[in-house]
Amino acid sequence: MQGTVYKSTGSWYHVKADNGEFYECRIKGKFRIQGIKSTNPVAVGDKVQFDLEEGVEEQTGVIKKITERENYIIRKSVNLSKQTHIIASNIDQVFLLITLNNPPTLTTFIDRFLVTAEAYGIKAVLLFNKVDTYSIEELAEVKYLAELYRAAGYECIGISAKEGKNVDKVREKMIGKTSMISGHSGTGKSTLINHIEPSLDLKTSEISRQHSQGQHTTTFAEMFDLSFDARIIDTPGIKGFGVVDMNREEIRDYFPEFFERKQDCKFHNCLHIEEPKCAIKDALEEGEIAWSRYKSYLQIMEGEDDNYRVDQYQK
Ligand SMILES: Nc1nc2c(ncn2[C@@H]2O[C@H](COP(=O)(O)OP(=O)(O)OP(=O)(O)O)[C@@H](O)[C@H]2O)c(=O)[nH]1
Ligand SMILES: [Mg+2]
Ligand SMILES: [Zn+2]
Repeated sequence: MQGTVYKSTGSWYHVKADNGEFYECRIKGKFRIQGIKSTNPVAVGDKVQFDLEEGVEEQTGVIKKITERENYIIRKSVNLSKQTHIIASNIDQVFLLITLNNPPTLTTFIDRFLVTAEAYGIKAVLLFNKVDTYSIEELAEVKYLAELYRAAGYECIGISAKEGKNVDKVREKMIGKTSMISGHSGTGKSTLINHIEPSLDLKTSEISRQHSQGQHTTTFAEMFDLSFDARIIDTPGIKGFGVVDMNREEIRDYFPEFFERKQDCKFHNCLHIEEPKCAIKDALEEGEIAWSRYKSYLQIMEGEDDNYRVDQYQK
């Protein structure tokens, strides 16, 4: 049978077969996919072939093949830096939830996330959440950040997942697509999904409570069918975001505002660091490219890890 993985809890995979039925499936023995060393061989969004077998109480399945992924979002695990984890596959777009505080989302994290989305060819939309809680100064900061990322080529929307502000705009973008929702723990991913589809009634919780338990509220990625021809993937909060295995030469092209100016650099293979007559450094001086973006670029080029920064805020 054929189906799509809707949830994975480690050893079991919740698979929706093409006939609409859900089956609990597992994998047998070693299951290696071409060249990807990940902690999870099968990810949410994977299209799989499976055989049914008689379980003790109900029919279960054994996954025998994964159809080649159109794309996937992968990250380095925070603690096991050699290990990678596929967050989800076969997605049309990703919404990154950003909050200024409670919890803070740093631009280094946003930039690493966007580089990964670019590398895998997935459209990213930035959602600045919790606008109902911000002071005038904080709203000005949201506006500043939104302008910064719009100038880099990204769509940005200020929303309140709790009160519903601009959620209709997000919903509109989801029609006919599979969307992944990502961001730090406590930024409101599950709250947003609940506002779009109240019947799902996903668990959400105050940040202080999550931290005292040392646990995220959402613990496994899970896909849901919405009532309006859309699929949505709720994911557990991510902390640091290690960029996975990229050549130094390809990273520059994952900054859209660098990419669109690079033909004006003197050297066609300009890395925009030491080279003279560099259009990216000129644009930086002119204030057309944000310093924070350029700094993130240098950090990623140097292979620095993002974790130590984010861990200051997120234990
Ligand atoms: N005031 C306000 N609070 C919000 C908003 N969105 C989410 N919250 C609150 O923020 C807290 C965390 O929300 P969740 O939806 O559980 O966050 P999450 O991103 O799913 O967190 P994890 O599952 O741990 O990754 C909850 O107390 C929500 O009520 C918002 O727009 N405004
Ligand atoms: Mg959640
Ligand atoms: Zn250059």
